[in-house]
Amino acid sequence: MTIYARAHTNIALIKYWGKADKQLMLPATSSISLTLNDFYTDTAVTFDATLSEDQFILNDQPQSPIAVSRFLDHVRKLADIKARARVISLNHVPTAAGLASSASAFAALALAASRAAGLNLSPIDLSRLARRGSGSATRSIFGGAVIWHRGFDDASSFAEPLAIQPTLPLRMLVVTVSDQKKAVSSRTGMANTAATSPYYQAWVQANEALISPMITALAEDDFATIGALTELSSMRMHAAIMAEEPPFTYFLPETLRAWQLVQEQRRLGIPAFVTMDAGPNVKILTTAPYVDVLMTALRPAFGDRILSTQLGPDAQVITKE
Ligand code: 2P0
Repeated sequence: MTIYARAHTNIALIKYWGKADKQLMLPATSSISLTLNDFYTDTAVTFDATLSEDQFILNDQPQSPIAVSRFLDHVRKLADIKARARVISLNHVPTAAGLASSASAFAALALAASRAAGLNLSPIDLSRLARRGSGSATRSIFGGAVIWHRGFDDASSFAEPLAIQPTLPLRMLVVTVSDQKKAVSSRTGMANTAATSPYYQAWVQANEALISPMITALAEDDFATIGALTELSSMRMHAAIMAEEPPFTYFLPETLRAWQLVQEQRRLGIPAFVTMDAGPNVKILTTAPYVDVLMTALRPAFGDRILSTQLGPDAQVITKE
């Protein structure tokens, strides 16, 4: 039987950057993210006893199945099956936006593969399974605002939804500074920071300290605090990265330009805050009434390279039209 699933990307407000256990994919800190409505991955999985190896097709192109296979091994172990699988994925993440898709990809794969293997995992157990594929995928099992508890073993490192006020119309703007493939992958990047940045331990401690205030700010509808904590977590992560040996940064000149423009808007009273991931693109956290004014402020510099999205739903099984 073929199962189709859809999962949405997420952007971390409180970042995940560094692992406590590479084997179990346990993070050094907890993290908090927003799941985005407009960017998602659809994946179909069929276990087929006649296949001699796993197959993986992404956006109609056959891919090396190594990472997918390694992930499916976890599913086969849980379900106690041996069959290989056909995995067909479509990324609905605008390629030009340079957004990472491993979060939505492994969340969709976790849901489709576990169901296709006959498992009916709880959402929390699904998030633990998705974690084995990519850390950020742990959070993409849930919609809205999500926390990934770092935990201390396989059972305790999972994601769950966070209470937010439904009246808080959060929006994320994605400014595409560059659509080039990222210079250093997240996985390698965070390992480099942990191994060579003297600020890594400080980053871990300072970031974990932002978790509890962010939970409170989200629950209390306190956008000024949500935004300030978001910018802090991101820039502290990038500061730890810059202090690597040899020094490195994901920033490009236009990254700083976008950040400055947002700061200018903030001085004018517009609630908007910047966050960045393992690349030069800038994501702007704001609320619905301010999307248009921010778009207008950024358009002279970035033209149509700005997308806006609201929060997205849980990962779900879909019926194919
Ligand atoms: C995050 N990022 O919290 C962090 C902040 C980017 C910067 O994409 O090695 O792709 O597969 O666990 O999940 C996290 O990197 O890395 C990530 P792996 P992942 O969203």
